[in-house]
Order: sequence, then structure tokens, then C-alpha cells
Amino acid sequence: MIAADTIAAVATPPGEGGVAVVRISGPDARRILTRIFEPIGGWRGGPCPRHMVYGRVMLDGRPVDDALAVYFSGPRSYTGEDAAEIHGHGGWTAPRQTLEAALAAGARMAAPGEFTQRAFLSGKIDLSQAEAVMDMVSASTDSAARVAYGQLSGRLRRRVEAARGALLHALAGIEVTIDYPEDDLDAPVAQESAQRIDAIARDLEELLATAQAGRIYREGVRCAIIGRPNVGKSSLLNALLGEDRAIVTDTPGTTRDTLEAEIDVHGLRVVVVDTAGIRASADPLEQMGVERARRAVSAAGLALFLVDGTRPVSDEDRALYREVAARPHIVLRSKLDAAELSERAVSEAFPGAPLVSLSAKTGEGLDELERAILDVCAGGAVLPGEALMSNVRHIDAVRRAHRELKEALVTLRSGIPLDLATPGIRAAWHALGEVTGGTVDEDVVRHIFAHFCVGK
Ligand SMILES: Nc1nc2c(ncn2[C@@H]2O[C@H](COP(=O)(O)OP(=O)(O)OP(=O)(O)O)[C@@H](O)[C@H]2O)c(=O)[nH]1
Ligand SMILES: [Mg+2]
Repeated sequence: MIAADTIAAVATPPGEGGVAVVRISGPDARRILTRIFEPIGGWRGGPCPRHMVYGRVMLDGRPVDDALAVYFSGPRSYTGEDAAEIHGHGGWTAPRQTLEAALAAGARMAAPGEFTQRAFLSGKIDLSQAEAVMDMVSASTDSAARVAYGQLSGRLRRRVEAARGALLHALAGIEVTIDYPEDDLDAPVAQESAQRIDAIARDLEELLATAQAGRIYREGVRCAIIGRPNVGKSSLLNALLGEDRAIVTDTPGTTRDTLEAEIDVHGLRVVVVDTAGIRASADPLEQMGVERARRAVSAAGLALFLVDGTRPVSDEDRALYREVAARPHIVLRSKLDAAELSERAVSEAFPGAPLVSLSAKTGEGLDELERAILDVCAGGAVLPGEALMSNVRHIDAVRRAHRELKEALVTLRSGIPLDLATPGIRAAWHALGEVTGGTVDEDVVRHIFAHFCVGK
């Protein structure tokens, strides 16, 4: 599908920087480029695709920047359309003036994600790849970028397209028996189709098996540190961060508000939230802090439940533990350097919970805590090289497809008329199409691209 108008945007982030790129895409890209950019020595027969030229950007008849420009003729461009890029000086002014020149020459300001949306609409990439573009841009750890890159290079697309092709094949086989009922093909076709569908279902199971780790690596995880006052929560946050971010004192009730900071745990993005120590208090300010602490725990993917290693486990510790026991958690015995409380006493008080002993003061046990976080959140997967799926939308679609296929298998194996299995197989084909964008609602597509940044 070819868009009717030509769009332009600054593709690099605003602010001081060496280079900024203005992107132009659409049927008028070539004309706009030749209008606003003067190469040294002139265009001489017009822009040569994929050759960079040095020259000046012109606005209202005067040069506003020295830049490099390149023209791509569709479909050999990012969007699949005619496109151009002008690489000029970074900063607040030059890129804006180049964009202004492009708009004055007839381009329209691009909407967020519109370049990538055009690449999708022209069939250059599928929807899973378009989403991976955004994941690449927002990845904040190497592992998140690695998962995104796998998807960007079409690994998920190929798997899903292969499964869809195989489903169509199976459907065609079944339809033969419907068209030629006299041939009595039901039994052999049912068997063969069941084998095919079974293989596809297994393939989807494989995809789903790595999805949890993939999702965690893409989205990161929130960990709330929770415990009674003075057990060492803020000290733990500082130790994990390697800097004195939170105030630490020996007065119980020091932390009032929640405080969060981001760390990289072997490639997993972890947002650690320090909270106020939980206790009953007459002080309204402290009570607000306690409420926030409780909210932080319910919003977190993992609770780090701290008990003070220098004193016995109290009834208050036990009562507070009941609030976190039902959600993913790790019990931490703090102040290991001065510990009086044995590890055994802690594991007896909180049986079955993963337990780590550590000292924020010496750093002992912090590595073990990081490994425990990985274990609980991502099944210990440090390098998600095989995580093909990371996006909840994809995981949900593949899950539905898998469920439909499992039901179709029951039908195929039970000897009831074969055509009763076809709606389920079709539904699975349709659900998988949502991943690649072949069968997805226009609204969903619009929603996805609306979350992109301008210029991407
Ligand atoms: N020896 C030792 N002392 C520690 C350790 N961690 C914390 N402390 C001390 O324990 C006291 C309380 O530490 P904080 O980190 O403020 O405890 P908290 O749980 O944040 O306390 P509130 O904010 O009041 O709930 C301070 O005097 C710290 O120096 C540790 O690993 N070893
Ligand atoms: Mg504190």
C-alpha cells in the first residue's frame, strides 16, 4: 500500500549532539530533497539512490546548515517508499530548521511511529518486527536489546509464518474429504491431519516455553524491599546501587516515602523500591509511608522481605510475612556481618521460602541475592538467546492458537466428522496472524504505533 502524502520528522533525540537526522518519506521525497538541499556542484541529473552527498540545507533561499544527504528510491528503503535523510548538525536549531524546510516544501509532520507503520503497510516488515523496532529503541539492558534484535531480524515472524502455512496445508487436506465424501478418506486423513496439527502445537509449546523469560527481559521487574523498621532496607538499596541514595540512620522509621532506583542484574532490568518500615504508628506521616509501602509491594513482581539478622524473628515479622507469602518473594536475613540470628531460625520461621543471608555493610551475599532474583523471575535464564517471544500481545495470541489446536486434536482423534475440527484450526491460523499483523484489527495496529516515538 502506497501512502498519498510525504512525511518528515527529526529522527534523533532533541538536544545538543554531534549529528541530527531529518527523515523524509513518501511519493514527494525526491522532489522535496532536491528543493531544500543543494549539493556542492549541484544535483547533476538528480539524486543517485543510496549515495551520500555533501551540501547545504536551504530555507527561504538562504543556507541554514551544512549536511550530508542521501536518497533511497522505493521499495529499497526503510519504509518501502521513496525516502531521504539529511544528516546535519545536532542541537536545538539546525535540525528544526531542516525540518521546517521540508515542511515548507510540501511534507507533512510525521505522527509517532509513522515511518515504521509505513514499513509495515508496504510489507517490508511484519507487525512483530515493527514492535521489535520500538523494543530496540527502549531496551535498557544488553539482554533486552538481544531479545528485541532476535525479533527484529524476523525470527518470530518466520516461526509463526511456518506454523500458519502448515495449518493451511492441514486444512486443505481436511477439505478434500469434505469435497469427496464418497472416497471414504476420513480415517487416513484424520490421522495425517492429527499428526500435522500435533507437530504445530508442539512448536507453539516450544515458543511459549521461553516466553516468560523473554517477557521479563523485555519489561524488567519491580522488586519492593519490605520489612519492619530498621531492618536494613535502605542500606540494601544503597548496596545494590553502589551509592548512598537513601538516607540510613539507626532510628527506626527513617524512610517515609518510597524511593526507587534501577539496576542491571545480569542483563535483567530491575527497579528496586525502598519502602518505609511497616509498623503501627500514631504519626500520620509515617502511616502514609506505611500505606505506600504496602502499595509498592502489591505493584511489584517480587518482594524482598527483610528480617533483622541481629535480633530474633518477632511476631510482627511473622504477621508482615503473611502479607507477602502469597506473591513471589525472597526472604533476606540482613546484617550478616553482625548476625546473631541463625539462618536455620529464619528458614524455620518462613519454611519453603527462598532465603538469602547478606550484609549491606560488607557486600557479602549480594551476588547470591542477584542470582536468586534471576531464579525467581526468569527461571535463572541469564542469556535469553532462545527467547523468541517477549511481548504479552504475542504470547496471548500464541496461547489462544495453541488452545484451539489442542481442541481440534481431540476432535480429529475422536472419530467424529472431520469438518468439525476445521473452525478451531482456522481460529488458530487467525490468532497467529495477529502476531505478524496479517489478521489484526486496524485499531490494534493504530494503538501499537501510537506508542512509538516521532521519527521512528
Ligand atoms: N552491621 C550492619 N548494620 C547494618 C546493615 N544494614 C543496615 N545496618 C544498620 O541498621 C540501621 C538501619 O538501617 P536502614 O537501612 O536505615 O534500615 P531501614 O530498614 O531502611 O529502616 P527504616 O527506614 O527506618 O524502616 C542503620 O544503623 C544501619 O547502619 C548491615 O549490613 N550490617
Ligand atoms: Mg529506610
